[in-house]
Amino acid sequence: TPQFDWQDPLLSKTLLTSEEIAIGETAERYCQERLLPRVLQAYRDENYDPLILREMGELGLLGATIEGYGCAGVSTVAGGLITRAVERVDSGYRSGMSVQSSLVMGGIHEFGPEELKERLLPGMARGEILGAFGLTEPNHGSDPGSMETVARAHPSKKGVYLLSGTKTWITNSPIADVLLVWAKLETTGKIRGFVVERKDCPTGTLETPAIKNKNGLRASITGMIQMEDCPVREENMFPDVEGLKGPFACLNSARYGIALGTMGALEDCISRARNYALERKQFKGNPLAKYQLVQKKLADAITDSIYGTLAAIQVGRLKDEGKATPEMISLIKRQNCDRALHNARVLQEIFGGNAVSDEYGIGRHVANLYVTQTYEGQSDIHSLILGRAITGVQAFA
Ligand code: TGC
Ligand code: FAD
Repeated sequence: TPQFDWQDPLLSKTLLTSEEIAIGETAERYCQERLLPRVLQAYRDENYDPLILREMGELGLLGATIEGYGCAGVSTVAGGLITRAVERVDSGYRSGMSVQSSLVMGGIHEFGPEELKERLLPGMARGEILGAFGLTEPNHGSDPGSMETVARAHPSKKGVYLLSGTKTWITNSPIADVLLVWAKLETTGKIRGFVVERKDCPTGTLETPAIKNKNGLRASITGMIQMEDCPVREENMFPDVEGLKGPFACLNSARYGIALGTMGALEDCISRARNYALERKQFKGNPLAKYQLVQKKLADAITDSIYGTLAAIQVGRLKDEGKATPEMISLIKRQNCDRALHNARVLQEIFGGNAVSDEYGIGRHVANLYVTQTYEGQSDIHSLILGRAITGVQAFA
C-alpha cells in the first residue's frame, strides 16, 4: 500500500527523469555538506565567498542548461532542481548562482557574438570569471524601460562606446569581472546590452561599491555599478537584440529558477518547523505538534509547496518544448514567491521567541523571501502582467 510522504506529498519525483534525479541529488549533497555549514556565519558577517561559485563550477552547476561552451546542457527542470537545492540553504546563495547562470551566461549565450561566447562562457561555467546583470537604476526599478544610462560613440576612437549612468541593487557587482549592462544608445534611444569587462575599464570610469547593512539576502553580495564614460568595445554589444526583449529573455530563465528555488526555501522552513514542533513541549508535556492549529500551519505549507513544485515542473517541460509564454513564468514566479513568504512567516510563529534567534534559521528565510518576492519583477508587477494577458488592457501606466 502506498505511504504518504510529507516531504513529497504528490510524488513529484515520479515526473522526473533518472538523470534529473541524479543532478538534483548531486546538488543537494553539495549544498547540505558544503554550503549549509557556512551560511550562518556568512549571514551574520554579510559576507559572500566567491569561491562558492568555483565549487559550483567544478560540479557543473553553473549555466547548467546551456549546451556547449563547457556547460552541462541539462533540462530546464534539472536547472530548477539545482536552484531548489541551493535555495534550501539560502536564497542569497541561489541569487549569486542565478545571476551568473541565467542572467549573464544565459544572456551572452542567447545574444552574444560567437567570439564572446567562446572567450567568456567556459571560464564562467568554471566559476573563474564572475558576472553581474545591471538593469535596475536608482530611479527606475519596476519600469526599466525608462532607464537613464546611455551609450554614446567615443568621440575619437572608432568601434568604442562610452557608457554613463548608475545601476543599483546589483547582485555580485562588487566581485564581477564582466557586467552585462543595459543602456540606451544615444543615437536611437533604444535599449542595448553591453558586456563590460572590468579589466578594460580605466580607473574612475567604473566603480562597483557594495551596498552594506542589508536586512535580507545578507549571504549574497549586492552593489551598484557607477559608470562615467566607461569604454566598451563595439564587439561587446549584443548585435541583434534591441529594446526590453533582451533583458526580459534573460529574466525568463532566472524567474523560472526562482520559482523552483523558493520551494526549496519553503521546504526547509517546513522541515525545521516540523522538527521544532515535535520537540518543543507546552501544556501538560504535549509537543506543539499535537495541537491542531500547529498542524494546520504545516498542512497549508506542504500544500502550497507541492502545488508550486508541480506547476514549476509543468512550466519547465513546456519551456523545453518551446510552448512556454512569459505569462506562465510570471504566474509561477509570483505564486511561488508569495506562498513561500506567506508560509514562512506563519511557520515562524511555531518557534515562538526562539524564532528571533538566528540559530533557528527561520528568520533568515523570511527575510530572504521578502527579497525574492521583490526582485525580478515584484509580485504586483507580475499580477499586472497577468492582468494584461487576461483582459487585454495594460494597467502599468
Ligand atoms: P512591455 O511593453 O511589456 O515590453 C517591452 C518589450 O519587451 C518584450 N517583453 C518580453 N520579451 C520576452 N520575455 C518577457 N518576459 C518579456 N516581457 C516583455 C515585449 O514583448 C516588448 O517587445 P517589443 O518587441 O514590443 O518591444 O514593456 P513595459 O515597459 O510596459 O514593461 C512593463 C513590465 C512591468 C512588464 C516590465 O518592465 C517588468 O517586468 N518590470 C519588472 C522589472 C524587473 O523584473 N526587473 C528585474 C531586474 S534584474 C533582477 O532583479 C535580478 S535579481 C537576481 C538575483 O539576485 O537572483
Ligand atoms: P519600485 O519599482 O519603486 O516599486 C515599489 C513598489 O511599487 C513595488 O511594490 C511595486 O510592485 C509597486 N509598483 C511599481 N509600479 C507599480 C504600478 N504601475 N502599479 C502598481 N504597483 C506598482 N536588479 C538588477 O538589475 N540586477 C540585479 O542583480 C538585482 N539584484 C537585486 C538584489 C537585491 C538584494 C534586491 C533587493 C534587488 C535587486 N535588483 C536587481 C533590483 C530589483 O529587480 C528591483 O528592486 C525590483 O525590480 C523593484 O524595483 P524597485 O525596488 O525600484 O521598486
